[in-house]
Amino acid sequence: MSQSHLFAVAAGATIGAVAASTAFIFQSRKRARTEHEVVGKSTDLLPDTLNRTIPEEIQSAQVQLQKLAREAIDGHGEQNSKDLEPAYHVTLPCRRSLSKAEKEVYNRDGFVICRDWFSADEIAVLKRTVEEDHQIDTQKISVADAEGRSTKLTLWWYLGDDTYGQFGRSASLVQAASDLMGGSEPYHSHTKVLLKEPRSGGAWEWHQDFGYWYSQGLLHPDKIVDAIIAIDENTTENGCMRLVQRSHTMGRIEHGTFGGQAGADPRRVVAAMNLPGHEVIKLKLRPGDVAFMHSNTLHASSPNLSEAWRRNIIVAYNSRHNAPLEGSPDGQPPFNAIDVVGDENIMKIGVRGLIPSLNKMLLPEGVVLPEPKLQ
Ligand SMILES: O=C(O)CCC(=O)C(=O)O
Repeated sequence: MSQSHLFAVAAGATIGAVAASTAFIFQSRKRARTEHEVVGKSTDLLPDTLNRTIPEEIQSAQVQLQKLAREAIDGHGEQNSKDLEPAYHVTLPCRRSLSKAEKEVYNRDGFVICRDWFSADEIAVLKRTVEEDHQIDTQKISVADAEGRSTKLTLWWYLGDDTYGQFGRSASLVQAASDLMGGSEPYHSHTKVLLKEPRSGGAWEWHQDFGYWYSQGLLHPDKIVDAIIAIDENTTENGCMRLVQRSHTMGRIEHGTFGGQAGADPRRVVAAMNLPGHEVIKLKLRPGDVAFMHSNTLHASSPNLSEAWRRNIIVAYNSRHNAPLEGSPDGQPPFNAIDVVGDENIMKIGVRGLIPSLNKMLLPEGVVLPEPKLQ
């Protein structure tokens, strides 16, 4: 795939990004619909990924495999005794950690809801930031659902010193992500703000986030975790997310395109929903709740038909040893260690918006980076 590539968003997913030496260059084939609205689609992320992988890399991997096979036959191959990595621990105090029961629920159901993870004051700061940060508005992408409604989001790859970064870098959240990845060191895959507008915010089709992340070169679905942080109350009426319990145990389902989004093969989604114990659960969240979700958990959401906003931020943590394979299609940043901050930092920093040149956001073509207004 060429260095510049599209990107579109689809459920849970990302968008493209390409590393060019030290910087990421983003280009896209998006069309500007209005001054502030960019339309995305996700077909280029899906299927056919093997064919789009650079052929030399496939050939080189085949040569390596042949060499390993010869060594195994000759009996002088290295013993493949790789120790497990030592469990990661943040060095700062955590004011909240996952209980044994919460970890068990995550492993059993593919998600767990942790009530009141963040305080009302912290969420008030986050909400004000989302409302006042003009980057969220000018850089948002609009993705069509299967019925033509649009749902909006703003996404970036690098954690900064802004308010969102204080959430993503907070000791408790980083440690929890590590615990759910079996003790790996988490790094930031991306953060996105999901903006479901009153009366018009569109649906998200049924999908697994790993449906995309696999295509972006990730190997291990257990080593990437979403932390869904509720800004507004998430209700049936305003289009809360719905999750298929235990669906993370099925493995990755093939995805196709529905509207401007990618969705999992509907026949398999229906079959999954009919399995015993695979209930469809409404993710009803209150502001400050965090839901952790496995990357293979099937999820969707309905349109927002209410008078109320439904805004969440989702921080996706990948693990150090799950960085994208070399030469993969764009969309996942390489490992970069998280500069963990104390949980109290959110209130210390207060309202502070994004700086696109640091966060590496998806920029509409021709957009000049404006200076941040908030500080
Ligand atoms: O916010 C939602 O309703 C769904 C978002 C989603 O599915 C995703 O970001 O993967």
